[in-house]
Amino acid sequence: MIIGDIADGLSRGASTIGQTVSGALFEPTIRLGVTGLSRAGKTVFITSLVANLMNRARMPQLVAAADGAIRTAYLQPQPDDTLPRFDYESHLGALTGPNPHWPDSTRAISELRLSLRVQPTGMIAGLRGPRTVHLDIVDYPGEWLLDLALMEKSYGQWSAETLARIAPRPLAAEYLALESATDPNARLDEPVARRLAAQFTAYLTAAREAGFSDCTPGRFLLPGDLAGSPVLTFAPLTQPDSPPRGALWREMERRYDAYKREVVKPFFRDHFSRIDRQVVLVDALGAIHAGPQAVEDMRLAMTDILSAFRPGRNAWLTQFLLGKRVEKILFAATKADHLHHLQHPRLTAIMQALVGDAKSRADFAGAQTAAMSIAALRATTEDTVPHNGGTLNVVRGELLHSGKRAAFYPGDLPEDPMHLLGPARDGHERWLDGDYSVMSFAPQPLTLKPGEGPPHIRLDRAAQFLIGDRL
Ligand SMILES: Nc1nc2c(ncn2[C@@H]2O[C@H](COP(=O)(O)OP(=O)(O)OP(=O)(O)O)[C@@H](O)[C@H]2O)c(=O)[nH]1
Ligand SMILES: [Mg+2]
Repeated sequence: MIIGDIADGLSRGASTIGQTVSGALFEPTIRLGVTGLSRAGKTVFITSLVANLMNRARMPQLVAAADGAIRTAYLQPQPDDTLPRFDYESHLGALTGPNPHWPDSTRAISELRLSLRVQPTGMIAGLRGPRTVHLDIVDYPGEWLLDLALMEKSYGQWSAETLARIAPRPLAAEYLALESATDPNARLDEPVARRLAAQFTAYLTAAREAGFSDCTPGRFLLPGDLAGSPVLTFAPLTQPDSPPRGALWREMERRYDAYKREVVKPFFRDHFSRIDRQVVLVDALGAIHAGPQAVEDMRLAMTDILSAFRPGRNAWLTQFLLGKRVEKILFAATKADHLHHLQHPRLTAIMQALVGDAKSRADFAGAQTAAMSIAALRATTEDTVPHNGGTLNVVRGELLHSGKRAAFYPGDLPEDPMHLLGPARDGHERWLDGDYSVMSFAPQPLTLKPGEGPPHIRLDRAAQFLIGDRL
């Protein structure tokens, strides 16, 4: 272990302890991490959760809302001055304004503090006065968790593994051609390095769009203000036997190490290590629609993501956590409003199986876990229509691109999740017995009654699992 790492770990620990002690003495704080791969539904989830905690008529399964223990909920300045604030007002305006639309992609970390004034009810009601519980919600890209795997790999290992994994993918053909035409022993030439990085990024972007999940390094897709900097100007290369000083390979190795040190490590040290409760959002329907390879790839990505929650396995991460761990993890399949509710148990079963490996790891680390199918913002209504002499359970909504209203039947998910995950593991190109489609629906214009938040599916159950015990 490097000395600098130990010192960092200690000072981090000291400030964490300071915060929890003062927090416990005065006002309890729950730090809720919300993550998921890009487009999983993080922004919509946080916006709708906060709106529904402020206006609780649609939250019957959140006990503290149903029994009236939550008196008020209001936004406050967040505790971290250097993190961007989650732009709740704009996102809510997009979703619930007169011309509803989905919020823009966010792609970076942000934070929001919601404070809840809670008065205990029942037997202890008279004994305890009201107290304030702060809910600090931190939105961060799931891709950043995938980067944890890089911490234990050298540039040579990472390159070899990445090149082997992408070799069979037609999407990677251009990058692979460029890579094999490049001499890693040649002296570093910046335009060559940039071309490699740009081509590799183009591959990652295409892979992400095709539904693949293993698109690391995470910041290549979400560069923010690091765009164009040397820490993002590297790419996997075949390792030469003994690359000379100043060679392209050596410089790429140096940049890869800088990426780990300057980008990955600060995120885990400053943000990840402070999370108490975590929700991992998964667009399982999107992956099913994209096909078996996307499902298998998502399963592998989930396993990697979840290894971050089993710190015992990772000495590097353990030093930042100092025994602290995430207490609860919810795996939520999002956008369940694409399915009639009769199919929700099947989606949940798929979700459970998808994170099966990952889930047992998290259980092992002592965190309590659950899987659910949810829709943070319900954009459809259910209907049953006649079909071929029988009936079909459909959802109706307004199609995102044409603006037309349509009834939609996405296909029957199998009762046994292995009917999907089996062919996915076996590397099938397409589903054998069915086709699953997803349509994009636009959010519907809302007329909310006083006290009502936006319509959702099981957001109240998700909230009960994540924070109910602390209210
Ligand atoms: N029907 C439906 N669609 C949803 C729901 N939540 C998210 N979506 C769709 O998924 C898209 C992505 O949702 P976001 O909340 O922006 O996802 P994100 O994870 O924040 O995405 P990035 O910021 O790009 O990482 C939206 O634009 C919607 O099309 C939902 O509850 N119901
Ligand atoms: Mg977002």
